[in-house]
Amino acid sequence: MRRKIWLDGAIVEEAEAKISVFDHGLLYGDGIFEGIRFYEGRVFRLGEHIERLFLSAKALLLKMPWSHGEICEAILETIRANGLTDGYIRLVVTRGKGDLGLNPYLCPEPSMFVIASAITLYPAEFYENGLEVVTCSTRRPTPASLSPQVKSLNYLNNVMAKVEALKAGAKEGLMLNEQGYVAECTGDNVFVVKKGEVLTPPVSDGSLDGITRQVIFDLCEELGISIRESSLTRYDIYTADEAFLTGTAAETIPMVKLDEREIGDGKPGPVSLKLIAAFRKKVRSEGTVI
Ligand code: PXG
Repeated sequence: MRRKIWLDGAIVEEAEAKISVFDHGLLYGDGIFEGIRFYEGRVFRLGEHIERLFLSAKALLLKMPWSHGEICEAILETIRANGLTDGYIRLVVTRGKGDLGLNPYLCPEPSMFVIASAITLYPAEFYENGLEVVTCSTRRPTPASLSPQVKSLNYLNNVMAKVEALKAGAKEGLMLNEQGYVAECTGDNVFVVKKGEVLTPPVSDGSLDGITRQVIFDLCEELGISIRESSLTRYDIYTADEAFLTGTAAETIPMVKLDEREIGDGKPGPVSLKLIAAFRKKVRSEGTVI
């Protein structure tokens, strides 16, 4: 299929969607992004994703030439141009083209592009049987460095952690913060279930404030399941009854093993399965019409 890309205000063929080698997004990782899913002709939590994009932009002093509404429209236009009803949006804003040198003020105009495609983070059987995860030695950076809340184009920490996990034969890696508390996986938030209660680390422990993470809070409230934030160590995951991961790309997936320790009985647990079923229903029953 010949994909169509939204680039700086126009829909162009994939082969024509080109970014300058002088773009600071490429030269310095100076830029931000969002990953958004759409299901059955509706974009899930579009407003929340664009709000988060603007917060990332603000943190990086990246002046956005597009409004919230214009960005939403660009996304919908890209999906329509590709004739899709289900898929994944990768929206990227770069600092733009500028001379060599870190100085972002060398770039007069940011660039934005929107890809509408598909993403598969894990093979299908892991959604049924659960995922095996290993702890990575690569830590999530402290908020004293770049805040983990900024969804920036600097993903090398996560990429290196992912490589560690893959080399260890696992599909996903658990990342700790500098203090050794659980932050998140390389592209997903982490949840455990203990005695019927759902627990997840506060985002101040080094995770992204995930949109899907918030959906789990909403679903727990709807289903009358108790949920709260709590700092977690690896011990808390080893000894949990159940665990699962969430993310727009990952969706919701059970985690059944960490560092060779089976979590609970090593099978996806009942609370996780209930939440995963409710998540699949929710994503198909709300959203912005394309
Ligand atoms: N943590 C990190 C570090 C992420 O990048 C999440 C958690 C989940 O957040 P949401 O808001 O999606 O529930 C993410 C999500 C990609 C890609 O290639 C993007 C993410 C993860 C994996 C791949 O677009 N971001």
